[in-house]
Amino acid sequence: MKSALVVVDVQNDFCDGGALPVKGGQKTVPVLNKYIELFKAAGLPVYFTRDWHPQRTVHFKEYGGVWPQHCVQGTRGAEFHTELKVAPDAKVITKGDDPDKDSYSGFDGKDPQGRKFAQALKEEGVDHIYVGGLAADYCVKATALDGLKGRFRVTVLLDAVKGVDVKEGDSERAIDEMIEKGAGTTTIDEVELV
Ligand code: VGL
Ligand code: ZN
Repeated sequence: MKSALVVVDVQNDFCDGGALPVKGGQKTVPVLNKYIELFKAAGLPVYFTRDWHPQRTVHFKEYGGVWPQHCVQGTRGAEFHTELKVAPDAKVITKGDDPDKDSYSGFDGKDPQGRKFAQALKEEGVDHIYVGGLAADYCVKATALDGLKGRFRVTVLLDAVKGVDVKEGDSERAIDEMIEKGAGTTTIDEVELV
């Protein structure tokens, strides 16, 4: 069995200047690029999740949800940050495309072949995921907790996540909860791929 890197929702709309900016969200990009290099050099898979909403979805305020429009399919806001090292053959996991569901977890997503993310990981022989990206208190948290529920080992990349912090301290509480439920943590200077 092996490890994989999961880069969660590093899209323009979640970075400064975007429609639902995580303050300093783009600051995760150079660190994530280092992790990407590290995993690639070790021959380990790298997955990129993306929030990929239709114009009309219960996720948006206008239709009963809590969020302003963001990451609408095909828009610039939905594209990965330009500096993020997404290879042309990258493994992209798409989520949030069901207009009737408010989903956050990468595990609600599917790969281009239509495989659920957990299935794609299993078929690749992955039993340990390293999770970074945006936002710490929403999609990163949901992805990490679902990973644990699905019996994956989960390590959170403390130096490569940032949160929305609708309430002050949300990101810290999210990280505490992930740890409490069984996640490990690491940083780029300490990471050992196991
Ligand atoms: C996210 C809020 C709404 C996220 C997605 O990627 O964390 N947060 N949609
Ligand atoms: Zn969303």
